[in-house]
Amino acid sequence: MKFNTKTIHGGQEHDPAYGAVMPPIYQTTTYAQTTPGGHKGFEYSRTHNPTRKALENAFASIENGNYGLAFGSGLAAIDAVIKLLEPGDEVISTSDLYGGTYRLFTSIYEKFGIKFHFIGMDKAANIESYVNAKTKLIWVETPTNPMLNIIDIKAVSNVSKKHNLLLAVDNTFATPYLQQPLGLGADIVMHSATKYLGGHSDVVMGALMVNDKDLAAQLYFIQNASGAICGPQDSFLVLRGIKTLHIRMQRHCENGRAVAEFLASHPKIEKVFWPGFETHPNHAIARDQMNDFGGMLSFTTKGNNYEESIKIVEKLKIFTLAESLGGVESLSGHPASMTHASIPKEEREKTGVVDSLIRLSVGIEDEEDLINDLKQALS
Ligand code: P1T
Repeated sequence: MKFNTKTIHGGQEHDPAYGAVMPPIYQTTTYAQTTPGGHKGFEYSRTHNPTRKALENAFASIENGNYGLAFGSGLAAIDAVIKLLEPGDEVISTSDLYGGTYRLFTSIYEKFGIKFHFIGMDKAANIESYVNAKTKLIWVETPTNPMLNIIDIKAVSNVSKKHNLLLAVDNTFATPYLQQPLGLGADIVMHSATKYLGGHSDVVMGALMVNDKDLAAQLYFIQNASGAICGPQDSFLVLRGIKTLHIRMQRHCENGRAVAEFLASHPKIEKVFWPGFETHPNHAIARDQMNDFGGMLSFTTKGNNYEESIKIVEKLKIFTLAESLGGVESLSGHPASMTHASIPKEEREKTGVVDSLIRLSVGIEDEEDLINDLKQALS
């Protein structure tokens, strides 16, 4: 089955009770048993729920994985991955990543004795100097949030395989429409399904996809034992969202390109961070690794003026100033004061998150309307 068909049919079967084409929302906590243990595969909805199961099958299918797991948020999914580790273990992570992921790693897990190294992964060889006997996991976000750096997943997986480490890839910005990390050597794919997979800014959810049976069993154990699951209504909504992922992504990519090119030609703009430009430092990897360049981009204005950037995001009308990304509607954000405020100023400026940086999640509205909105806000 090809990707565009998988988004609609992958891992799905019609409901056995009445043949419903969409899985019913099984709004139930528990399931009748005829005798202790005599049930139809479902006992309690923290452990299993038929609507969540249908979604988890879809998750596995679109990432070409054998197993999918759904969580109550993207961070809950990341949390489950870190729970595979033990005190004393070390993690090597990209330095430019979502602020909430950084906060989870440093404010929660460092105090349980897990050590995190945040490094640039432009060159996979850089990683090896941080590997020691305690290293267990490499955490990669690509494209990175909000700088749109691209990490070569295959090159990083050569390092993880050589040293017998787990490689997890946060595929939120790309989605499986653009890249499928399991096929490039990753062990775990993670999504904030809140974004493109849900696609309509109405559900907070996380996803993990894996191939290995034992790894899947450990993660299912954590999912049930820690209990950070999502409910059946939300499962239904994300399953519905996935059915149009391919056509939404196609338009996100087209509009993303148009907006990136418009901004790059605007006299007030200093720099546009979008991997589709040949001048982007990781363009060659992006071209090899991704099917297109996505709908996310960031830019800085000349003079790096904090107040001016705030004025621009306030003036935008179609681009709503809001946290989050990946919905059908265009959003703008000011990472230094919003999504990445939990990263100390000194740390975030090292990765390029300066005061004038504005991030855009380019939606699927009319391209001309989006460009006119940016024109008026920059005027
Ligand atoms: O918000 P949540 O569903 O828990 O997902 C966290 C997360 C993980 N990884 C990436 C790459 C993300 O972008 C996010 C969430 N990001 C935002 C809310 C944001 O505006 O960047």
